[in-house]
Amino acid sequence: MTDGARFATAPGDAPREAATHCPYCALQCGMTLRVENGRTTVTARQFPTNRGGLCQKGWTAADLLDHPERLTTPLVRDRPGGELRPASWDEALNRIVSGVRAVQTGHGRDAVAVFGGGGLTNEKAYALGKFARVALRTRHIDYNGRFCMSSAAAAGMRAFGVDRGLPFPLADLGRADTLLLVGANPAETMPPLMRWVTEQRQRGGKLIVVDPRVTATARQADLHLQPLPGTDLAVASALLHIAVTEGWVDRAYVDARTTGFEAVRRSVAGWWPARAEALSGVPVADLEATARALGTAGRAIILTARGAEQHAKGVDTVSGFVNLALALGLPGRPGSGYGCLTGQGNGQGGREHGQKADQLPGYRRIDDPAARAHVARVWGVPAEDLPGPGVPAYRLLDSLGTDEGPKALLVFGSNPVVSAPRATRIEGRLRDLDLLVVVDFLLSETAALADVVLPTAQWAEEDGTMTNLEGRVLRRRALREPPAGVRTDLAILADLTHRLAAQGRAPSYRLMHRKGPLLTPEDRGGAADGADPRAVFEELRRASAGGTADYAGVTWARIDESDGVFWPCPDTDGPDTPRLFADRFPTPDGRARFHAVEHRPAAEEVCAAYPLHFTTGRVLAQYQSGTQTRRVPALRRAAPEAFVELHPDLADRLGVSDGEPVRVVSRRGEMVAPARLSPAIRPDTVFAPFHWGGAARANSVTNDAVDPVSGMPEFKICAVRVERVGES
Ligand SMILES: Nc1nc2c(c(=O)[nH]1)N[C@H]1C(S)=C(S)[C@@H](COP(=O)(O)OP(=O)(O)OC[C@H]3O[C@@H](n4cnc5c(=O)[nH]c(N)nc54)[C@H](O)[C@@H]3O)O[C@H]1N2
Ligand SMILES: Nc1nc2c(c(=O)[nH]1)N[C@H]1C(S)=C(S)[C@@H](COP(=O)(O)OP(=O)(O)OC[C@H]3O[C@@H](n4cnc5c(=O)[nH]c(N)nc54)[C@H](O)[C@@H]3O)O[C@H]1N2
Ligand code: SF4
Ligand SMILES: [Mo]
Repeated sequence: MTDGARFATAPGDAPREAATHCPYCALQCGMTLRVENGRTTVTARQFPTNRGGLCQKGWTAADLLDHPERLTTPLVRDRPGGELRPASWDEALNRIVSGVRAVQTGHGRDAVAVFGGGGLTNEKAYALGKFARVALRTRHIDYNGRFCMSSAAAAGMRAFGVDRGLPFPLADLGRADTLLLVGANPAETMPPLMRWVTEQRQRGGKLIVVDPRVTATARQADLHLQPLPGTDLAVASALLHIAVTEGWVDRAYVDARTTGFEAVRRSVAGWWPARAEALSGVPVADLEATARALGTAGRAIILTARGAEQHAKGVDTVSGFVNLALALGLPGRPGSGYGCLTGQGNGQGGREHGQKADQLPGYRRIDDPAARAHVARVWGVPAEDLPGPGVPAYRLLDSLGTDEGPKALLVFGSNPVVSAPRATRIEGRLRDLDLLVVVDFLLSETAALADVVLPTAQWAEEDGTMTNLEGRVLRRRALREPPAGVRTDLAILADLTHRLAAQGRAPSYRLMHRKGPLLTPEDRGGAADGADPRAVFEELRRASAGGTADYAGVTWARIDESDGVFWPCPDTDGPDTPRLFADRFPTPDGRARFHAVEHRPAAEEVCAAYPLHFTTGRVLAQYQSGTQTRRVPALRRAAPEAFVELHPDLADRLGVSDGEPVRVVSRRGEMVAPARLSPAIRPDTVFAPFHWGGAARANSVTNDAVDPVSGMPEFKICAVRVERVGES
């Protein structure tokens, strides 16, 4: 353990507390952080998302604050292949500025790219988008949410005209007579959410889970459909087919509130349940029971998560379930509807304020002249100076260091060396950059490749706002100062902007925050404009005003007075919006839009050389690329290493015993991890968690085929073979 007093209060100081939220997932459980005698501890706090519960990650979240591996000084690498060494802030920041200048002078403004994350606060996500467009003037910015929420977001936009993961509060789950979870394992990925599911079931509601594995969530279900990965759209089409045949379609709702049903009705006409069974393996009887439970329920909710969405047909698959929800008349009715479970802590807010390649704050489109004019006015720049749209995350990462692609990349809040598909290739792209900058508080696998690493503050050390999976804007409250030598992300962006502007020559860099004092290197992230989260939030309110995700009426004070504020909230003295779609959908004609979609095979199908389906996901005690949770002792004990889950029958055929290391090989690469035999998985499918790097990296194996609409990679299915290590 560390010398906590280095960073926190000294023994004898008065204890302090902050009512805040967990730094990890989008449930944003309420917690109280307390620092006393140099030790920071977490207790659960009653909040409408977690109702006093936390998962193991939340309980142990403070362990990283004083962690011995915490970065406390900038690091630079003098030459390719050399070691990272400590450097002053001045040296590190100047190195970045000269690197950026060299690349932009030689190759144009778009030769620099920015990669953000859905864990960043709203203030940071907003500032990062502005930094890219105004200070660097590059079109290349995208973020890890592309790997997470993009398919549900695109399908939501095209159906409802808005993308708010849950268009209703979580409490509605407790009231649903039928709850269908498709490719979601909240018992492991958002455990306290299951309190709502338990309530739903105690009230007599039915829980149906669609997952190729018998997960902790599936074990609680009344009915578990166990499809082959990648066949959810066939399942959705069959469910709608049955609903049409049985007369469960809500004709009055369809006529009054939607457009496009006829084409969808025709498109599912050929989806006999037996056809879906042949593809998915889900028995006709189970399809019929599911359709009946949804079609005859008073209140029904359909939720999708990454299992259904992380496919090259993720958008169409979500549309398939949205079509079903619309046909049954669910969206907009209390206790009913369609929603997706957003993943990262600020996965919702992080996709609203400009980190996306095609987006400006307030969920505006960067190619919309009116949106450009509005945001340019707030930013004090000519609209024609704003760059156009960039490219989605995978395309961006895949192009790095090539003739066409950016030569410099700045990463804030992501670890793509572990989390990007076909990661071996992406690692190579990162190595080919002229300049890689990573801002993190730990030396992630991506940071370890960087030319410059900047140490940043953690959640308990800075104020800000997060928007949770319900679209509820919350306050993250600081408890303590960052360690000496560490700056906040906002302070880093403000300082970089200042230094870039001071260069003054072509390409011309602008100050992002003209008014007020600029940050000096001595100011460790304090009150200067641009580095002050409250001032950034005030600007975000103006920039988002009138947009789809309108935060104009959200103030920090208002959040403090309530359990958060749901967007859209255009007026400080007007209501917020816990439930969307009561009377109309935010589309031009006020109606939701059906979208006819057709099932198609996975991008890569099994064959003699690669006869098994490979899918990936999460375990309870690890988070994402693992940078954080692999360093927490209790979590490491709970989930010490990667594994490959296989059915005992398959293991038998392969001659593999439990615990024995196996190699999973695809056309792109391989991973090695111990076999975990389990009857809970289909015998034709193997599963591995993606939380580890090195030889156990699942993403060495995954397919980089992406959805044509959303850019979502096909993390959830590819073709592999499994070998005993030593064989080949
Ligand atoms: N413990 C933990 N919690 C987390 C995270 C974490 O890393 N660790 N990350 C957070 C984030 S960012 C996210 S996005 C969420 C993700 O939350 P979830 O979507 O619940 O998590 P996953 O494990 O990725 O996928 C869910 C399930 O999809 C199943 N699945 C695989 N392929 C298919 C398929 O083709 N069809 C169907 N129907 N199911 C399939 C898997 O077996 C898995 O059980 O979790 C959040 N919470
Ligand atoms: N095979 C496979 N791959 C997947 C998935 C899958 O299901 N299967 N899921 C995908 C999904 S849904 C997601 S969301 C991605 C996530 O994958 P990543 O984008 O890699 O997410 P994290 O591991 O959360 O990385 C966040 C990094 O930023 C740091 N960090 C945390 N907070 C801050 C901050 O405020 N500022 C800064 N500067 N740094 C910070 C952390 O220490 C960590 O190193 O993985 C995707 N990859
Ligand atoms: S469920 Fe999510 S927000 Fe809640 S404690 Fe666990 S990781 Fe944190
Ligand atoms: Mo995610």
